[in-house]
Amino acid sequence: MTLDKKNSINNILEEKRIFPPSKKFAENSNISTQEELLSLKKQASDNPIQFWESFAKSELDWFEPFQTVLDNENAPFFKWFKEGKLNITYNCLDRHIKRGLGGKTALIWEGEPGDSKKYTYEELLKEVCRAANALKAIGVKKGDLVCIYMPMIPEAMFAMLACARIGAPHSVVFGGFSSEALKDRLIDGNARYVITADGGFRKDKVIELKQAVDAAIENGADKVVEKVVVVQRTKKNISMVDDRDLWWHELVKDQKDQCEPEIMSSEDRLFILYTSGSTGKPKGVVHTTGGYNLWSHLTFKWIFDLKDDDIYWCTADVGWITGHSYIVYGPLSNGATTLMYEGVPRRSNLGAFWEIVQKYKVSIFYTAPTAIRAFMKSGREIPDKYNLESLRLLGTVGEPINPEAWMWYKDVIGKDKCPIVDTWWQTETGGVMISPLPGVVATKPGSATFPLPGIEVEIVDKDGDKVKENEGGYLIIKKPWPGMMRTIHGNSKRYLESYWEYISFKGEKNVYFAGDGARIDEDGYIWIMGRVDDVISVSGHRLGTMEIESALVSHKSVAESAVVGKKDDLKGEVIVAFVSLEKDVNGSSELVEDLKKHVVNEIGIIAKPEKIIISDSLPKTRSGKIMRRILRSLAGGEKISGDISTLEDSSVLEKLKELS
Ligand code: 6R9
Repeated sequence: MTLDKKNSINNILEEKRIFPPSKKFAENSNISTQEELLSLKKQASDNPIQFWESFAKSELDWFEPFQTVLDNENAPFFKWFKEGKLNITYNCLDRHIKRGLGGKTALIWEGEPGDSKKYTYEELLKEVCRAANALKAIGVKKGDLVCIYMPMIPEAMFAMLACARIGAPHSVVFGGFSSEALKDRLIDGNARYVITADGGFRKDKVIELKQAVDAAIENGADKVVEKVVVVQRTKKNISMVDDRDLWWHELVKDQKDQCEPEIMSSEDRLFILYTSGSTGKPKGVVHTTGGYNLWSHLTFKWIFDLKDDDIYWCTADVGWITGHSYIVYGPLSNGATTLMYEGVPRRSNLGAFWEIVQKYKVSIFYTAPTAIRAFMKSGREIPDKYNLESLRLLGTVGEPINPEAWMWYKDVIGKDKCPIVDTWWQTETGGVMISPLPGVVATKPGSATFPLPGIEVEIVDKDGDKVKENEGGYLIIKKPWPGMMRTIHGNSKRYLESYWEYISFKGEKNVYFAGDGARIDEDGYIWIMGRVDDVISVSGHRLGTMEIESALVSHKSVAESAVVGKKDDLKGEVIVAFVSLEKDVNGSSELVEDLKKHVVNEIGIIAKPEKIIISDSLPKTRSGKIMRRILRSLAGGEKISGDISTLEDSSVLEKLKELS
């Protein structure tokens, strides 16, 4: 890992503008004064146990109380609220109905072709119970892992909550992943059940999910998968396998709409979600019930300043952690109205997002910098055609936001009256860790500002020493928090190595290393500088260079490959692959296209390389390590700086310069 992104990123960090929340917003916000915020932070640092205990008690309903707030005996395998018993769906549904909110809209859903649906809390609970009973009927038991591979339709939410209702952890796999990627995740998680759909609509096309499930099973997942439940969405013809495949609508139609929530221990698994790391195959990040429920709930409440009549929309896909925490669990646990959209803005309708904001009077809008940059590129004329007056708060997540995009978001979408919450967090953290509280914190374009109460962050060098003001370093988290990941499914060694053993801070071991670089400015604001490991962020989607390299070398013509990220104005980063071929294979443009297609088949469309450079050999050190630093400079069209004396054969460099 290197911090060589530092220089390029430091250049854009000359940002000095600062925007306090408007008086009107501050006056009406839930946390509205510095004193309140400071008092929360003080309580958290003076007595963290009491701090978490009081929120866990006041914000969540427990079937049985916990005695231990934090068990750190086997750190960093921390346990939170361990004796407590609860069910997250009770906190997301039943309790709101009990306090008279059964008639409030829980979910607004908008399909890509223009169809739409609404569900009240009462209706949502019934849908979830029917689905939960259906899962029980096909044999799903507490503890069984259920894979959800679905488009953004209400049944995706029903399926997640139905699993949680009966204590079956879910593993949602993003619908853009290929059958190969799905197969790996099914096998790694030992998923006996899959819930999918006959397809989904995206960008005026149909994505063929069921076919991908069939292929994953044929190619190896048959050793784990027993049943496949299929939601009818597109009504396209698909093949159903006898005794294995079942239609969702047939299964749920005769089920009772009541299902008692399973009594779960706080530390029982709620879900696994796969994410990319710097080495090897994706990691199944494990989250458990109590701590995750509290953290997704509390962060949602603090950051989005929720009011009873808010219409909240997060544009992520439920296949990512943002969809888990901020479309499903966080909003529902707070009794909010959450909007879900099946599509993405498409060429035939660039105004799709703004049409939805106007139609439903969305008041809180949460999206990714890559989307904002795309809107910016297509011009303000498009959003200007719509009435966006209902918006009062804007959020961003997924990657660093450049100040121009931040300003555009604020002016063109927020009409200069909406605070922007730039929220930094990860699949592993369960919920947001660094973000302004919108009624209190003055924002700077491009900075995620400060850690939330209870979160202690430091920027350190490789030896764990605190770096100076404005100097780049590794972002670490010094204390455990309830929403943290518990382990990597089936690989606790990797959990320790990737997150806890990389940096030792003042000799302390249990310090969490996030994989990101950051700096803290003279006012204490945190500026995230991006990944410092071999993870590329394409449109905010995490992809490990090793994953893409493995996909490339699995092609019969490829001998060796090295993949790097290249800065891109729209997507943040794009993938550039350097490839050397097997003996007697000639590089051609057809082969390049074939290799791109191969990566898409192996991983999914999000991993498609922007450019593939075929070369006789790759630059290596004398000990045989590929020098990625050099490849990154070549891909970015930058001058190669730094030491190249360890290069085994410097003529490789000259040849590559011609090709790049
Ligand atoms: C929630 C999510 C995590 C990585 C993370 C970082 C980047 C997320 C960011 C941000 C700068 C922000 N990231 N939010 N970088 N500013 N506000 O995206 O989870 O998919 O696991 O990605 O995304 O690099 O380490 P995940």
